[in-house]
Amino acid sequence: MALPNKPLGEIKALKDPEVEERDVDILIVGGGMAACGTAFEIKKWAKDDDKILLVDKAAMERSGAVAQGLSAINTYIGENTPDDYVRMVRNDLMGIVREDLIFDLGRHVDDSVHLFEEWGLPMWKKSADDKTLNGKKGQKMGTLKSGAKPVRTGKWQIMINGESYKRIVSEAAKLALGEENILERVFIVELLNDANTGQIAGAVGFSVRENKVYVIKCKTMMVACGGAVNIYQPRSVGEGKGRAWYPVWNAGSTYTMALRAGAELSMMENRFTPARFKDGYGPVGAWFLLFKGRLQNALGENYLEYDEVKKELESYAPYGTAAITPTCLRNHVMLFEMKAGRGPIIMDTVTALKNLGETMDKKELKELESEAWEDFLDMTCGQANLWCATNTEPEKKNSEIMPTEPYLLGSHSGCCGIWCCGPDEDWVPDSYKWDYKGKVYNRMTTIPGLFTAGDGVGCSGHKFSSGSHYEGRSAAKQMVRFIRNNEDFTPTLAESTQELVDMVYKPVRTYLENCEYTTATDINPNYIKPAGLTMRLMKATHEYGAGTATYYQTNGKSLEMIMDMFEDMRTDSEKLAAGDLHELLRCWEIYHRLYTVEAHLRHIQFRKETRFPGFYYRADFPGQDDENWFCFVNSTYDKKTNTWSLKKEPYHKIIPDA
Ligand code: SFD
Ligand code: AMP
Repeated sequence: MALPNKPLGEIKALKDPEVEERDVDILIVGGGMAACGTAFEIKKWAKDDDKILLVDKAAMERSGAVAQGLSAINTYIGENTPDDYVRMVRNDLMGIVREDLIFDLGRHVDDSVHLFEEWGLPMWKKSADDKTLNGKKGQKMGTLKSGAKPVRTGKWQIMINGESYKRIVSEAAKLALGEENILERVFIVELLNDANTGQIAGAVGFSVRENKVYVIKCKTMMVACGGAVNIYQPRSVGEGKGRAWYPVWNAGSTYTMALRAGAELSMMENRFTPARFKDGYGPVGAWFLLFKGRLQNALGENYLEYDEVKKELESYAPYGTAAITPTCLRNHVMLFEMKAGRGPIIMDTVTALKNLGETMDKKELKELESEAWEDFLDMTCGQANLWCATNTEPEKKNSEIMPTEPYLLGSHSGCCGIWCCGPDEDWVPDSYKWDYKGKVYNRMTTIPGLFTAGDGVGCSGHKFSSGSHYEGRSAAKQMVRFIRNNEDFTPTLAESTQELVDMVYKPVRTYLENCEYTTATDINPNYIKPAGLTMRLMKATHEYGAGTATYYQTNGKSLEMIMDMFEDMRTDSEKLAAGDLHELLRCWEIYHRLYTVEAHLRHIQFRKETRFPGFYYRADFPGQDDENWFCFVNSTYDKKTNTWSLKKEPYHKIIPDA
């Protein structure tokens, strides 16, 4: 349950925190879309006396990527088929995806969308004469489940009035699980393996509202802490710093905690470098798909018509020549223009709204203009602020579009994450599923008992908010199966409670022991503050790890150099210092970011081709090399020896081309 808002000012960190030990059957780490799905579903399958606990670093009603709301649900299958959904995802991610996981999601995801509507999320509908009905007017058409027609933007996306999306979804999760089974504002630092079997056995974390460490034992766990943000120098600087597209508070905890627990990661080389409205990070989907906006270069030309651009796309056939150009290639041709000196790239909002308005009366036109604002007010209100601040009325003034800094995620248009078991069905290839004591568990990682969903599941992007929720629900059933099939398991932690407390509070002790040495507490030869390490990490990835500094290019030598920098940063991270509880949070966040982005760049170092041009480039291995690299790249990390192992993993085509 959430503690009340703290009084003004930071809460000073004390040397010796209170310790609370918990022993539960099922632990859900995270409180976002996926975790809310698990929380909503799990009691349906669990026994009444199964103990369940959900731990979120923030307050669930506004935590995670959907905090500000969303204006579209990007995965609603509706009249389409799951096979076609697999084809779309496969094409967008340049061929190498887990079709079992994607198909499995595609056949069930709509059920979550129907639940959202039942819980009160307004969806836009089409009227009988094909007009768009927004908000309450849309509700009058009945529900999607009862056959009402959604307002499709693209083939897969539907429009919603989604400012309160996360509140609605978390309310259902809380009601189902019970507030007493939820800890909010508790940051999980590390997952703990069983001392005897190595399976998942618990987690340790701390409160950001009181000096308290939680040591939690469990028999199975969902880790769903979203993707990774602020691992690269953002384009926003100075007064705008802190703006990012994906949620700034998702720090790669999913990937770092899983990899440190020994779980195998997959496709960590994949990233999402979204093209966004410059500086405000406003998403572009509605503008491309609903408002039919077109991009132009500095010459006011549609560069997609240029022969050289067409040729560039053809060189990435069959993806580049598909009906919908993959997201990375859309960036690639944008960068192609910018490098040729024909940037900046402009979204022609003026013509788009003018064209749409041609068949509209005055009232309808006004509504269209409000929809254009609502798109941002519902999910990225900073972009609407920026439009106001720069006197931008989209019907009168165009806006610039720009590829942002890279993000790591597995649920949006990227597919990095954890290597997970697929469904236990005949058509699923053997290398995509494994058993634990003779039983196969869908979405279980390679660590027995550890499950993931949403951004955590690798190789299956384009699930978005709805798919993440569904995936969390589906894993819930498997988690209960896991504890039922392993009733004799009693978790035994390898570390003592004191060792765990000492680890979590080490930055506090470092600070308290040394802070009086200097007058300015941020500057001290005996420690490093998390803000300093964050800037150092971002500078390194920006310059050597294919950040915006180099137009997303890197090469073998740069990667070799940054690996040394990571090692130094890891050594220095032992000296992180925290004077208050938020600073302690920042310490552990930067620690999680460090491992996550190292995993990312180790994969890029291993994969000697440029599989995702527009997201990143191996300048020393340009172009795709299907002969050698049409496969997944998987990795593991051994925290005892600080060693990484990478390998190729075969891809299987399950769904034939149309
Ligand atoms: O416009 C810890 N997304 C979109 N999805 C859509 O369906 N439609 C859209 O319109 C989408 N767009 C969009 C989207 C996201 C954002 C930020 C914008 C626009 C501006 C994507 C979805 O939001 C995304 O796919 C899902 O939210 C992913 O779900 P999940 O559960 O994998 O992640 P989460 O929701 O971010 O939740 C993470 C949770 O973990 C907590 N957490 N808790 C404890 N300990 C730790 N160490 C923790 N670390 C993190 C977080 O607090 C949170 O609860 S558009 O661009 O296309
Ligand atoms: P975005 O706003 O970029 O996050 O995109 C939202 C949705 O629209 C996602 O499903 C994207 O794949 C899709 N999308 C965005 N831009 C385009 C485009 N130019 N063509 C086709 N689909 C797009």
